[in-house]
Amino acid sequence: MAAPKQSRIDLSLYLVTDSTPAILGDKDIVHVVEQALQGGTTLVQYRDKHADTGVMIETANRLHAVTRQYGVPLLINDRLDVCQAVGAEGVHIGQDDMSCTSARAILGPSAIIGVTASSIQEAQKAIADGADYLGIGTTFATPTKTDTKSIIGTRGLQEILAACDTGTEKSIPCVAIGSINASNVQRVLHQSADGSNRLNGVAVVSAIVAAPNPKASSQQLSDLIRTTPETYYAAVPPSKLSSRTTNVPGLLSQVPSIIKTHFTSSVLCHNMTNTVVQNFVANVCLATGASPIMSEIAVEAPDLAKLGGSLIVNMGTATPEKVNSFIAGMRAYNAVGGPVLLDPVGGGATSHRRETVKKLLTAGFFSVIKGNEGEIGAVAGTSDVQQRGVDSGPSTATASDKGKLVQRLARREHCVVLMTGKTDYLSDGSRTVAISNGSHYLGSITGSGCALGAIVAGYLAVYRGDKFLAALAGILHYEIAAEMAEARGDCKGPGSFIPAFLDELHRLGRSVSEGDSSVSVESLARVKLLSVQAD
Ligand code: 3NM
Repeated sequence: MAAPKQSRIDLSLYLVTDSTPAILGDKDIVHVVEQALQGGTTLVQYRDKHADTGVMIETANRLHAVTRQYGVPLLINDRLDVCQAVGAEGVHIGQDDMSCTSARAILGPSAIIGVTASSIQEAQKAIADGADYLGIGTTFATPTKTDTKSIIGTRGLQEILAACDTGTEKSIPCVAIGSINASNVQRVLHQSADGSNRLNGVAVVSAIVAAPNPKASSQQLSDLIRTTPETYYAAVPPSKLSSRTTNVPGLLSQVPSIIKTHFTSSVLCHNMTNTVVQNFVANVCLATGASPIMSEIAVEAPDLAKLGGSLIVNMGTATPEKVNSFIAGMRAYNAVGGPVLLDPVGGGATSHRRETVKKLLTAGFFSVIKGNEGEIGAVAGTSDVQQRGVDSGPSTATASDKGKLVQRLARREHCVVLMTGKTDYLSDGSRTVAISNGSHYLGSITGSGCALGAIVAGYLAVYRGDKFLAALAGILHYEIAAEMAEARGDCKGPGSFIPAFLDELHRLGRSVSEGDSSVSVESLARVKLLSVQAD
């Protein structure tokens, strides 16, 4: 007797075949599938939109002989007749194919039936109709299938997974499809998660079928799917989660040693920033111990990413050409696990900037998103207030609203969110604090927010054990120095504040590094814990 259906479906690495020469080349599809199975593929779908029925049945028979050897089910795309002719384990049906209920009536209860869903409605209907799993997409635009309905990104996956409540018993397993490969599979698994609602795996075509060595590609994908993806993406690596600090005194006690590490690091701070603030930001980086480079040259990003620093993507003057550089830079840093900070300058000001934010969030992973209230609202999609230029404008939100906004956005994007203002709000989705250090002069000079982003990014590069704590240390270094500059007798206004601020950034870094007991960051910090939520 066959094993129960659910235990026969392991969706972790799902191979969908394609026999078009552009993808398959001159390889034999059956050989490709055998190699993929050797590399760890767990489910196979035979998909051929062009072959005649006779050829399909012959190929499906050969495929089935191989998949059976490996104990892996073979599903047939769309064609129930082919499935029945070869005795395959089931079918996968798209929204334009036969309905799930009709397919079930024909194939019976033991057949595996998967359904493609691009929206919450399609997903919920497929579950109600008795589908065994969902193929959700199109995740990213793909040359393999150009007649796809909508590109939903990881955010769209997340919304569908949440609506299907995949963590509950009544739901069914889900895979994502559409341009998924070794470079983005861990990100897709991580960014699409919504609490316990998670993908059960990914479906790929070209990442295996078009690969020169399908076995090696399958093996690589399988390893990436099975190894914990959180080490780079999570705010706190899983191994350190149990010792994560959740109280303010505990957090602050660690700040001086992080400031010392940063001040003595010369860590590379790679700025793709706007033309208005470059000089100031570079000087702030130097004063705090980082080594700035201001480069938007896409082709050099992979080399720079290997130097152990971090990247700042600052949308201040985001020309279309620069947006391409941002994406190239983000991908280069994501590839080596380097921190990337997004500063969505003026993110709510124009439709171009709102679109750019969406494009960037789809293209890669940001360790930190930092912005003023208008910008964070625009990224979260919660604010329809028209931003006037790059400044935030007066706030009507309460402290509690602001805390909840950053907490929700951090949870949604699986990153750290910093919302700046008179009081700053920082969250990693679990811990949320309000920080009320700083000087009013920071609001009277250009580039103060951009420079803070650069500093936070540098801190993330030198302290990788906890992104939230690293960001907190960077913010405190920056804002306490601003207070010290304002208090100086030679600071008479915004103009003289700037040199005093640079001096104090450097002096504070040096004092803390040398263990000068007259400067206590812990006692100068004004940090309030707003909430701690379970993961
Ligand atoms: N279905 P690749 S996208 C077969 O969105 C298929 O439903 C899709 O190919 C959908 O892994 C797709 O090469 C092709 O991008 C996926």
